[in-house]
Amino acid sequence: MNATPDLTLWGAGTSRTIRAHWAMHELGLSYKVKPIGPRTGETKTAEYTRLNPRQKIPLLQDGDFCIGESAAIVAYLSRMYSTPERSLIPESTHDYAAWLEWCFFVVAELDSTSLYVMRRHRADALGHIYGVAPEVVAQAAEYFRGQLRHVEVALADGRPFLMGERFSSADILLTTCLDWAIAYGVGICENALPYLERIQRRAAYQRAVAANAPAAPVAVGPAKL
Ligand SMILES: N[C@@H](CCC(=O)N[C@@H](CS)C(=O)NCC(=O)O)C(=O)O
Repeated sequence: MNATPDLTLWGAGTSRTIRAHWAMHELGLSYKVKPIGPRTGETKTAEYTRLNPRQKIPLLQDGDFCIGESAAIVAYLSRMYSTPERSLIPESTHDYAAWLEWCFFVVAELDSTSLYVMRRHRADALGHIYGVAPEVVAQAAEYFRGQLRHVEVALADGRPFLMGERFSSADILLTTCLDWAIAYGVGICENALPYLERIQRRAAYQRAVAANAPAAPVAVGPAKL
């Protein structure tokens, strides 16, 4: 492995970008940040579009290698930069499969099918683009709560983290969705409350929150004198 990786993370200020910042901090990695924000025009520049034709954040550059999709970035960092002292990914085949199941579940069911649907259709979010749809928002919140039963049942045995005794990147993904749900006023399940408090006390989480703070708004016209 390269002793001093050349890492640049594009993106700040969203529930997806914090995942990558957080994995970096858990793994003790140094990295450069290009804190571009969504819907600022910064994802649509020629330079960024060359790197990511999807025009989305986050995006990670590791030397010449480039990877998008927040969960894929987190999985890549976990695989590439975990050490015996700081590991975000389980090793045994079955634990790895269970970790994958959690990651896909969080991204597909909690993020894409529930919270992002709410974001697209809330009047105070992206409803002006995708259509304001209160019934869709309410149903997506209900669906989220239903899917969270999987978390409630898993945490009922008192395990500190999704994978048991060891924190993993599946916890990064889940926590960002729990934070997002709370911000949207969607109640989270009972067992997730002490879980979330425990995770929010992690130094790496707190550093990631600071690192993910959105940059000052970009000027969109000539500077006013
Ligand atoms: N599935 C993607 C979603 C990425 C995504 O939608 N990012 C939003 C911000 S959270 C974005 O970049 N929007 C850019 C824009 O519309 O300008 C991931 O998890 O990385």
